[in-house]
Amino acid sequence: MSPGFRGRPRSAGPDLPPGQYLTPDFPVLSAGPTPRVELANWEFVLATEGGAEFRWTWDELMGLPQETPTVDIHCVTRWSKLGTTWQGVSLDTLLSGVDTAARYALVHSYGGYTTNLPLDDLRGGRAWVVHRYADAPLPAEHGGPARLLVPHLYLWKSAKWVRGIRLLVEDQPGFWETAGYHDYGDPWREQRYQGD
Ligand SMILES: Nc1nc2c(c(=O)[nH]1)N[C@H]1C(S)=C(S)[C@@H](COP(=O)(O)O)O[C@H]1N2
Ligand SMILES: [Mo]
Repeated sequence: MSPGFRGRPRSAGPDLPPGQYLTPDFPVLSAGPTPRVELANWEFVLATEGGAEFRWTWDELMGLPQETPTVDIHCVTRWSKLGTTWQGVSLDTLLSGVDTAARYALVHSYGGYTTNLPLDDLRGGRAWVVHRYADAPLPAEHGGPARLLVPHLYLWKSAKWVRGIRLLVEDQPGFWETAGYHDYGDPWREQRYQGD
């Protein structure tokens, strides 16, 4: 055993949050059927607490500055995947012209899924609407045409088939949060369920 070794009984290495294991696969976790969205009908809508709406068609999203984040992702069911590569538009870009005093966001998906997070967690280069994974169009089962990617929180916050985000003055729980999952979901603090 090397002199610097410190036991990490609950994770396999320094890059893994507590209680997580590494998988080379990309498991599919969906609470319902995969919705099919035609690109011609696709739109993304940001709605403020005051009722203002900012809309992007598919072509408009493609015309925005694109980023290629490489990030680690962590599912609450305990698998983690390191160094995943994506392409999409930063939420900083989408929020740049939006005047809001809201502190919370409720993310909506085609198909009806919802998830909530503080608006600040969508800022600071930490969240994207992504449409490519591993140098290919995002497969439908992983959320294509486009999904939210918020890798610093458990992956249930990364809504697949994202359709829009509603900015809220009061926090409002989404699908899994209503079912007992943690309101915030920081994998490094192991915030899996309410009360963690
Ligand atoms: N619209 C939608 N988004 C979703 C889900 C879902 O059921 N519907 N599942 C969440 C959960 S629990 C996880 S772990 C990840 C899984 O993403 P993946 O199927 O690409 O691995 O998507 C999240 N986003
Ligand atoms: Mo999950």
